[in-house]
Amino acid sequence: MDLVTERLDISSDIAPEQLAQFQRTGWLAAKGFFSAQETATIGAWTDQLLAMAEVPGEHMVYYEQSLKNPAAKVVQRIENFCPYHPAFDALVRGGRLERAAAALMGGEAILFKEKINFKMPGGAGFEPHQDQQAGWSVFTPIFVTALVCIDRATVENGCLEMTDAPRFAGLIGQEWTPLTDEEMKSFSLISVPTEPGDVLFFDSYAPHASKPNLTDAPRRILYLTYNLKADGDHRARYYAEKRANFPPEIEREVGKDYRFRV
Ligand SMILES: O=C(O)CCC(=O)C(=O)O
Ligand SMILES: [Fe+2]
Repeated sequence: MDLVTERLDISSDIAPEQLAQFQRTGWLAAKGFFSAQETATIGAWTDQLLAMAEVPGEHMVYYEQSLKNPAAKVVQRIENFCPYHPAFDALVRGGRLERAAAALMGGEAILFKEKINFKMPGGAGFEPHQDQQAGWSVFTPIFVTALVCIDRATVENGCLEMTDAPRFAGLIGQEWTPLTDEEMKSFSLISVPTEPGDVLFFDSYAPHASKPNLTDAPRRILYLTYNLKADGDHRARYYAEKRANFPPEIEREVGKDYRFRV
């Protein structure tokens, strides 16, 4: 066990070499973090979330127009589901993922937000960005996200693209806009395909992007974002503000324009 985790009495499944990689690049790949059986269970819970009736004020379902069939509206993502799915909640809060995030941050972790990006057939990609660009600095200076691969993510269905650059300690672009070519001229993005059960951990300054899913099957990924507990519990305020500024479709006012920014 390395000094940081020993001092804070945080044990996790993150090996010393993985911690070193995270410290060098701001991200790491934990292959096979979850077993095939655990991953199948996570997939089944994800199906349950998708089947759950939408209720204003509860879990948040967002849709997009399919790029393969513009007449079709598909689920883009579901957020804020822990309060409505106890089994998911137990996985996300107080389990192995939270402990790993704690080990990477060097202190106890608390959940900031949870979402599943479905990237259905025809689901759009994501422009290069740092997650911290989405106005997160009003909450805390840094977050760590665990990306849990549910369906195999490939170049064809829009797996994550991460950087080969040394870790960034701050914003390299503007808030609320994707990174420009100029801002990215010192590094390139590399595709990081993942298998079901793999987990990528990355901090909120690690640039990343992904392509659309032009295959015929969904590419579901679970994202759990944590911050240091010592920096406060911001989850309720984050979702209250998001609900007000960018509500799920069933809570939208007719005729009002809502735009996803980053
Ligand atoms: O799911 C993806 O392809 C990337 C998602 C992402 O970067 C985000 O939601 O911030
Ligand atoms: Fe992101």
